[in-house]
Amino acid sequence: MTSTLLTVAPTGAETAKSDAPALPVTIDELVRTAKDCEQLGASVIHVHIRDDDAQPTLDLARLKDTVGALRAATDLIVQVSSGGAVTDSEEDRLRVLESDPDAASCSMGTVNFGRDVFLNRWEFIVELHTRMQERQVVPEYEIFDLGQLATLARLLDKHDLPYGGHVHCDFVMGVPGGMPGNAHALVAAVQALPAGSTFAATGVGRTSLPVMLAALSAGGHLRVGMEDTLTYARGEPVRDNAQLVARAAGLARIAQRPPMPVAEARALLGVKDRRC
Ligand code: KMH
Ligand code: ZN
Repeated sequence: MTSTLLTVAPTGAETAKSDAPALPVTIDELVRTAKDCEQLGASVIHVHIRDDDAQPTLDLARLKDTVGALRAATDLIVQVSSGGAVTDSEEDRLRVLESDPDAASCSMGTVNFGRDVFLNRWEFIVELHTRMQERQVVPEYEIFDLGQLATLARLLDKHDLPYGGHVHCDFVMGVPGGMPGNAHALVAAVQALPAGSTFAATGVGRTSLPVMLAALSAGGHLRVGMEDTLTYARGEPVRDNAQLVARAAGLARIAQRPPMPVAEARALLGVKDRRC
């Protein structure tokens, strides 16, 4: 029986703490969330951090402390966001790799992001991919739209496989400006994946459940969390990240693909063991 790799994306850069009080924004809140979600079956945590005013930041010292705290408290694969917020500079986004994470996101192209633009130039993508190879950090290729899979194919062709030797993508679906969050788009994306790669999917907002069900039925893995989803059901705000992980783990079990143990996830992705 194959299993399902569950990633929790607990915070993101877009939601205000005042709009979602359960959003983990301090290191303590992140660690508590990570422990709860690990217990429920998550094996990867996708990390965005906030400053003392709960605003998104890429402050390196704070990020290092966060990575260290998560590593000390859990066995989760610590994946830092190199996407940050749409306002972050390329220089700051590259610097996150200096926090010594196990993994980092690596977005495969520019996309309209609601009223904003999430900018990912080809040269920046190459720089990020190359620095991850040098630092032995496993990338997760973030795919917001179908054409970004063509960029991924070109990247691998011209700049080789990532550290760890395995290609793993995350389809971030339903972003206003990107591919829609439905089964048709998911199947099209799966068909355009590089041979031998694996994928997870997450549906933003109300596309969360359709994308989760489609991903499970297509043999994919799952990302859930308050970065992407703030409403559990119509008119019902998400209680916390654990609630979303518990639902994903339950659906994965129903699909006969239970949550993947962390050790198996580390082996699948080729993560270097940085735990002491
Ligand atoms: N916050 C978005 C603009 C990533 O983490 O790599 C980008 C994002 C992707 O969340
Ligand atoms: Zn993110």
